[in-house]
Amino acid sequence: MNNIDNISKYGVFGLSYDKSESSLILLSIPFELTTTFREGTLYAPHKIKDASSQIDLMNNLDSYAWQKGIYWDNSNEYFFLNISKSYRPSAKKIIDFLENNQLLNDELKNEQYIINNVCEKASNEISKLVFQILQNDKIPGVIGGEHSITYGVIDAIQNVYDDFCILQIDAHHDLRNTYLGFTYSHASVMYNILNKYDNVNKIVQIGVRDYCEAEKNLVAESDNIVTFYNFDINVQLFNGKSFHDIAKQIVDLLTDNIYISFDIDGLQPYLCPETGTPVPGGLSYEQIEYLFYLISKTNKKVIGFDLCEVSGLSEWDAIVGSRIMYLLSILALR
Ligand SMILES: [Mn+2]
Repeated sequence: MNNIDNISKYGVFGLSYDKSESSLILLSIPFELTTTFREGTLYAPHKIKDASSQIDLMNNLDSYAWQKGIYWDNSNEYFFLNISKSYRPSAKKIIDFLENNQLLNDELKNEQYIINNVCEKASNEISKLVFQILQNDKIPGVIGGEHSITYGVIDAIQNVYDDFCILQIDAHHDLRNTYLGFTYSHASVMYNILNKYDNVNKIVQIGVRDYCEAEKNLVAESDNIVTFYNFDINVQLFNGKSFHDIAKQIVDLLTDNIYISFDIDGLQPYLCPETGTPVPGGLSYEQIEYLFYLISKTNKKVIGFDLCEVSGLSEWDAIVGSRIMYLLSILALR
Protein backbone atom coordinates (compact mmCIF):
# COMPACT_ATOMS: atom_id res chain seq x y z
CA MET A 1 0.00 0.00 0.00
CA ASN A 2 1.33 3.42 -0.86
CA ASN A 3 0.64 5.20 2.39
CA ILE A 4 1.62 8.61 1.11
CA ASP A 5 -1.60 8.48 -0.92
CA ASN A 6 -3.55 8.31 2.31
CA ILE A 7 -2.13 11.37 3.98
CA SER A 8 -4.36 14.41 3.80
CA LYS A 9 -4.93 17.28 6.11
CA TYR A 10 -8.68 16.94 5.67
CA GLY A 11 -9.40 13.46 7.00
CA VAL A 12 -9.36 12.34 10.63
CA PHE A 13 -5.73 11.98 11.87
CA GLY A 14 -4.69 13.54 8.58
CA LEU A 15 -5.71 10.42 6.66
CA SER A 16 -7.80 10.25 3.50
CA TYR A 17 -9.23 6.75 3.41
CA ASP A 18 -12.75 6.52 2.08
CA LYS A 19 -15.45 4.66 3.94
CA SER A 20 -15.35 1.44 1.95
CA GLU A 21 -11.60 0.92 2.42
CA SER A 22 -11.64 1.69 6.17
CA SER A 23 -11.77 -0.98 8.88
CA LEU A 24 -12.66 1.51 11.59
CA ILE A 25 -15.54 3.97 11.31
CA LEU A 26 -15.50 6.88 13.74
CA LEU A 27 -19.10 7.94 14.10
CA SER A 28 -19.66 11.53 15.16
CA ILE A 29 -22.61 11.80 17.58
CA PRO A 30 -23.04 15.39 18.80
CA PHE A 31 -25.75 14.64 21.34
CA GLU A 32 -26.27 16.47 24.62
CA LEU A 33 -29.53 16.62 26.50
CA THR A 34 -29.26 15.35 30.07
CA THR A 35 -25.92 16.83 31.21
CA THR A 36 -26.53 18.24 34.66
CA PHE A 37 -23.59 20.42 35.65
CA ARG A 38 -21.77 22.05 32.72
CA GLU A 39 -22.59 21.73 29.06
CA GLY A 40 -20.38 21.81 25.97
CA THR A 41 -19.86 18.22 24.87
CA LEU A 42 -22.23 18.86 21.97
CA TYR A 43 -19.37 20.51 20.08
CA ALA A 44 -16.74 17.89 20.93
CA PRO A 45 -16.80 15.67 17.83
CA HIS A 46 -16.05 18.59 15.54
CA LYS A 47 -13.27 19.94 17.79
CA ILE A 48 -11.71 16.50 18.36
CA LYS A 49 -11.63 15.77 14.66
CA ASP A 50 -9.95 19.13 13.99
CA ALA A 51 -7.33 18.48 16.68
CA SER A 52 -6.64 14.98 15.33
CA SER A 53 -4.81 16.32 12.28
CA GLN A 54 -1.91 17.32 14.58
CA ILE A 55 -1.24 13.74 15.68
CA ASP A 56 1.84 12.01 14.29
CA LEU A 57 1.09 8.41 13.51
CA MET A 58 4.02 6.63 15.18
CA ASN A 59 2.83 5.19 18.48
CA ASN A 60 4.00 2.99 21.33
CA LEU A 61 1.04 0.62 20.93
CA ASP A 62 1.27 0.11 17.18
CA SER A 63 2.70 2.49 14.59
CA TYR A 64 1.03 0.98 11.55
CA ALA A 65 -2.45 -0.14 12.62
CA TRP A 66 -3.88 3.05 11.02
CA GLN A 67 -3.04 1.53 7.62
CA LYS A 68 -6.18 -0.61 7.99
CA GLY A 69 -8.07 2.61 7.33
CA ILE A 70 -9.94 5.03 9.57
CA TYR A 71 -12.92 7.02 8.36
CA TRP A 72 -14.73 9.91 10.03
CA ASP A 73 -18.47 9.60 9.47
CA ASN A 74 -20.31 12.79 10.31
CA SER A 75 -23.14 12.24 7.85
CA ASN A 76 -25.73 11.99 10.62
CA GLU A 77 -24.57 14.90 12.73
CA TYR A 78 -27.46 17.12 11.81
CA PHE A 79 -30.06 14.81 13.34
CA PHE A 80 -28.29 14.82 16.73
CA LEU A 81 -27.40 18.52 16.71
CA ASN A 82 -30.95 19.35 15.84
CA ILE A 83 -32.67 17.37 18.59
CA SER A 84 -30.05 18.48 21.14
CA LYS A 85 -30.56 22.15 20.34
CA SER A 86 -34.35 21.83 20.16
CA TYR A 87 -34.88 20.02 23.46
CA ARG A 88 -31.93 21.15 25.58
CA PRO A 89 -33.65 24.32 26.89
CA SER A 90 -36.58 22.26 28.14
CA ALA A 91 -34.27 19.64 29.73
CA LYS A 92 -32.24 22.39 31.37
CA LYS A 93 -35.37 23.98 32.82
CA ILE A 94 -36.38 20.64 34.38
CA ILE A 95 -32.87 19.99 35.75
CA ASP A 96 -32.71 23.48 37.33
CA PHE A 97 -36.12 22.94 38.90
CA LEU A 98 -35.26 19.57 40.39
CA GLU A 99 -31.84 20.62 41.61
CA ASN A 100 -33.56 23.36 43.59
CA ASN A 101 -35.73 20.61 45.10
CA GLN A 102 -38.90 21.86 43.55
CA LEU A 103 -41.48 19.32 42.42
CA LEU A 104 -42.35 19.26 38.76
CA ASN A 105 -45.80 20.53 37.88
CA ASP A 106 -47.88 18.67 35.29
CA GLU A 107 -46.58 20.80 32.45
CA LEU A 108 -42.94 20.06 33.31
CA LYS A 109 -43.75 16.39 33.91
CA ASN A 110 -45.11 16.28 30.40
CA GLU A 111 -41.98 17.97 29.04
CA GLN A 112 -39.85 15.39 30.81
CA TYR A 113 -41.92 12.61 29.29
CA ILE A 114 -41.27 14.11 25.86
CA ILE A 115 -37.53 14.34 26.54
CA ASN A 116 -37.37 10.71 27.63
CA ASN A 117 -38.99 9.83 24.30
CA VAL A 118 -36.50 11.98 22.40
CA CYS A 119 -33.61 10.23 24.20
CA GLU A 120 -35.07 6.88 23.26
CA LYS A 121 -35.33 8.01 19.66
CA ALA A 122 -31.68 9.15 19.70
CA SER A 123 -30.60 5.79 21.15
CA ASN A 124 -32.51 3.93 18.47
CA GLU A 125 -30.84 6.02 15.78
CA ILE A 126 -27.37 5.40 17.26
CA SER A 127 -28.13 1.68 17.44
CA LYS A 128 -29.18 1.65 13.79
CA LEU A 129 -26.02 3.48 12.64
CA VAL A 130 -23.69 1.27 14.67
CA PHE A 131 -25.46 -1.87 13.48
CA GLN A 132 -24.84 -0.82 9.86
CA ILE A 133 -21.11 -0.47 10.61
CA LEU A 134 -21.01 -3.94 12.19
CA GLN A 135 -22.95 -5.45 9.29
CA ASN A 136 -20.23 -4.19 6.95
CA ASP A 137 -17.63 -6.03 9.09
CA LYS A 138 -16.15 -2.78 10.33
CA ILE A 139 -15.36 -1.65 13.86
CA PRO A 140 -17.45 1.21 15.33
CA GLY A 141 -15.83 3.99 17.35
CA VAL A 142 -18.47 6.43 18.56
CA ILE A 143 -17.47 9.98 19.43
CA GLY A 144 -19.91 11.88 21.70
CA GLY A 145 -21.55 13.73 23.04
CA GLU A 146 -22.74 12.84 26.52
CA HIS A 147 -22.29 9.40 28.03
CA SER A 148 -25.90 8.33 27.48
CA ILE A 149 -24.98 7.56 23.84
CA THR A 150 -23.32 4.31 24.96
CA TYR A 151 -26.74 2.75 25.49
CA GLY A 152 -27.57 2.82 21.77
CA VAL A 153 -24.10 1.55 20.83
CA ILE A 154 -24.40 -1.46 23.14
CA ASP A 155 -27.88 -2.16 21.76
CA ALA A 156 -26.28 -2.70 18.34
CA ILE A 157 -23.20 -4.56 19.62
CA GLN A 158 -25.28 -7.10 21.55
CA ASN A 159 -27.18 -7.91 18.36
CA VAL A 160 -23.91 -9.10 16.82
CA TYR A 161 -21.80 -10.36 19.73
CA ASP A 162 -23.22 -13.05 22.06
CA ASP A 163 -20.67 -12.45 24.76
CA PHE A 164 -18.56 -9.40 25.56
CA CYS A 165 -17.34 -7.28 28.44
CA ILE A 166 -17.28 -3.53 28.90
CA LEU A 167 -14.19 -1.73 30.11
CA GLN A 168 -15.44 1.61 31.47
CA ILE A 169 -13.03 4.42 32.27
CA ASP A 170 -14.98 6.95 34.32
CA ALA A 171 -14.99 9.06 37.49
CA HIS A 172 -18.56 7.82 38.04
CA HIS A 173 -20.30 4.44 38.16
CA ASP A 174 -23.17 5.71 35.98
CA LEU A 175 -25.32 3.15 37.81
CA ARG A 176 -28.15 5.39 38.96
CA ASN A 177 -31.65 4.07 38.49
CA THR A 178 -32.83 7.15 36.52
CA TYR A 179 -31.35 10.50 37.40
CA LEU A 180 -33.54 13.54 38.06
CA GLY A 181 -36.35 11.61 36.36
CA PHE A 182 -34.44 11.11 33.10
CA THR A 183 -34.55 7.43 32.19
CA TYR A 184 -31.69 7.75 29.69
CA SER A 185 -29.48 10.02 31.76
CA HIS A 186 -25.70 10.04 31.38
CA ALA A 187 -25.65 9.02 35.07
CA SER A 188 -27.77 5.88 34.43
CA VAL A 189 -26.17 4.50 31.29
CA MET A 190 -24.49 1.46 32.84
CA TYR A 191 -27.54 0.73 35.01
CA ASN A 192 -29.68 0.60 31.87
CA ILE A 193 -27.17 -1.57 30.01
CA LEU A 194 -26.80 -4.01 32.89
CA ASN A 195 -30.55 -4.39 33.27
CA LYS A 196 -31.36 -4.82 29.63
CA TYR A 197 -28.56 -6.72 27.92
CA ASP A 198 -27.65 -10.25 29.03
CA ASN A 199 -24.85 -10.51 26.47
CA VAL A 200 -22.75 -8.14 28.56
CA ASN A 201 -20.88 -10.67 30.70
CA LYS A 202 -19.05 -8.14 32.83
CA ILE A 203 -18.50 -4.42 33.37
CA VAL A 204 -15.02 -3.49 34.60
CA GLN A 205 -14.89 0.10 35.83
CA ILE A 206 -11.71 2.01 36.57
CA GLY A 207 -11.08 5.47 38.00
CA VAL A 208 -14.40 5.76 39.87
CA ARG A 209 -14.26 8.32 42.68
CA ASP A 210 -17.63 10.08 42.93
CA TYR A 211 -20.69 7.93 43.69
CA CYS A 212 -23.78 7.49 45.83
CA GLU A 213 -24.59 4.74 48.35
CA ALA A 214 -27.07 2.95 46.10
CA GLU A 215 -24.44 2.65 43.37
CA LYS A 216 -21.82 1.38 45.81
CA ASN A 217 -24.26 -1.24 47.12
CA LEU A 218 -25.23 -2.28 43.61
CA VAL A 219 -21.58 -2.95 42.76
CA ALA A 220 -21.03 -4.84 46.01
CA GLU A 221 -24.04 -7.08 45.32
CA SER A 222 -23.49 -7.59 41.61
CA ASP A 223 -21.55 -10.50 40.14
CA ASN A 224 -21.22 -8.64 36.85
CA ILE A 225 -19.57 -5.39 37.91
CA VAL A 226 -16.00 -5.07 39.09
CA THR A 227 -14.94 -1.56 40.10
CA PHE A 228 -11.34 -0.49 40.53
CA TYR A 229 -12.03 2.60 42.62
CA ASN A 230 -9.51 5.36 42.16
CA PHE A 231 -8.79 5.31 45.90
CA ASP A 232 -8.18 1.55 45.95
CA ILE A 233 -5.75 1.85 43.03
CA ASN A 234 -3.89 4.55 44.94
CA VAL A 235 -3.84 2.56 48.19
CA GLN A 236 -2.04 -0.19 46.28
CA LEU A 237 0.34 2.24 44.56
CA PHE A 238 1.14 4.09 47.79
CA ASN A 239 1.96 0.77 49.44
CA GLY A 240 4.53 -0.08 46.86
CA LYS A 241 2.58 -2.11 44.33
CA SER A 242 3.49 -1.34 40.72
CA PHE A 243 0.98 0.03 38.26
CA HIS A 244 1.97 -2.88 36.04
CA ASP A 245 0.56 -5.32 38.61
CA ILE A 246 -2.68 -3.35 38.91
CA ALA A 247 -3.10 -3.00 35.14
CA LYS A 248 -2.39 -6.72 34.77
CA GLN A 249 -5.22 -7.49 37.24
CA ILE A 250 -7.55 -5.34 35.14
CA VAL A 251 -6.52 -6.90 31.83
CA ASP A 252 -6.82 -10.44 33.22
CA LEU A 253 -10.45 -9.74 34.16
CA LEU A 254 -11.37 -8.72 30.63
CA THR A 255 -12.94 -11.41 28.45
CA ASP A 256 -12.03 -12.08 24.80
CA ASN A 257 -14.32 -9.45 23.29
CA ILE A 258 -13.90 -6.03 24.85
CA TYR A 259 -16.01 -2.93 24.36
CA ILE A 260 -14.38 0.21 25.78
CA SER A 261 -16.52 3.07 27.07
CA PHE A 262 -14.24 6.01 27.76
CA ASP A 263 -15.69 8.89 29.76
CA ILE A 264 -12.97 11.53 29.68
CA ASP A 265 -13.66 12.51 33.31
CA GLY A 266 -11.97 9.26 34.35
CA LEU A 267 -8.73 11.10 33.65
CA GLN A 268 -7.09 13.66 35.91
CA PRO A 269 -8.90 17.01 35.56
CA TYR A 270 -5.88 18.81 34.10
CA LEU A 271 -6.46 16.58 31.04
CA CYS A 272 -10.15 17.50 30.78
CA PRO A 273 -10.65 20.78 32.69
CA GLU A 274 -13.88 21.72 30.91
CA THR A 275 -15.67 18.35 31.05
CA GLY A 276 -19.25 18.30 32.42
CA THR A 277 -18.55 16.86 35.89
CA PRO A 278 -14.82 17.06 36.66
CA VAL A 279 -13.58 15.30 39.83
CA PRO A 280 -10.12 15.66 41.42
CA GLY A 281 -7.92 12.60 41.32
CA GLY A 282 -8.20 10.21 38.42
CA LEU A 283 -6.01 8.30 36.02
CA SER A 284 -3.01 9.74 34.25
CA TYR A 285 -2.59 9.65 30.49
CA GLU A 286 0.47 7.45 31.02
CA GLN A 287 -1.51 4.91 33.07
CA ILE A 288 -4.15 4.66 30.34
CA GLU A 289 -1.48 4.31 27.67
CA TYR A 290 0.17 1.52 29.69
CA LEU A 291 -3.13 -0.27 30.33
CA PHE A 292 -3.91 -0.15 26.60
CA TYR A 293 -0.37 -1.32 25.86
CA LEU A 294 -0.95 -4.40 28.03
CA ILE A 295 -4.26 -5.07 26.28
CA SER A 296 -2.50 -4.76 22.92
CA LYS A 297 -0.12 -7.56 23.96
CA THR A 298 -3.01 -10.02 24.44
CA ASN A 299 -5.19 -11.78 21.87
CA LYS A 300 -8.25 -10.02 23.26
CA LYS A 301 -10.19 -8.10 20.69
CA VAL A 302 -11.55 -4.57 21.02
CA ILE A 303 -14.88 -4.86 19.20
CA GLY A 304 -15.86 -1.21 19.51
CA PHE A 305 -15.54 1.84 21.68
CA ASP A 306 -16.96 5.23 22.56
CA LEU A 307 -15.40 8.43 23.81
CA CYS A 308 -17.73 10.74 25.75
CA GLU A 309 -18.03 13.91 27.80
CA VAL A 310 -15.09 15.71 26.20
CA SER A 311 -15.74 19.44 26.20
CA GLY A 312 -16.08 21.02 22.79
CA LEU A 313 -15.56 24.47 24.27
CA SER A 314 -11.85 24.09 25.01
CA GLU A 315 -9.03 23.44 22.59
CA TRP A 316 -6.90 21.64 25.20
CA ASP A 317 -9.73 19.25 26.12
CA ALA A 318 -10.16 18.46 22.42
CA ILE A 319 -6.41 17.88 21.98
CA VAL A 320 -6.38 15.32 24.80
CA GLY A 321 -9.64 13.81 23.47
CA SER A 322 -8.13 13.35 20.02
CA ARG A 323 -5.06 11.62 21.52
CA ILE A 324 -7.29 9.22 23.46
CA MET A 325 -9.29 8.65 20.26
CA TYR A 326 -6.06 7.68 18.49
CA LEU A 327 -5.06 5.22 21.22
CA LEU A 328 -8.54 3.65 21.15
CA SER A 329 -8.43 3.48 17.34
CA ILE A 330 -5.12 1.67 17.06
CA LEU A 331 -6.01 -0.64 19.93
CA ALA A 332 -9.14 -1.67 18.02
CA LEU A 333 -7.34 -1.95 14.68
CA ARG A 334 -4.17 -3.78 15.77
MN1 LIG B 1 -19.91 8.62 32.71
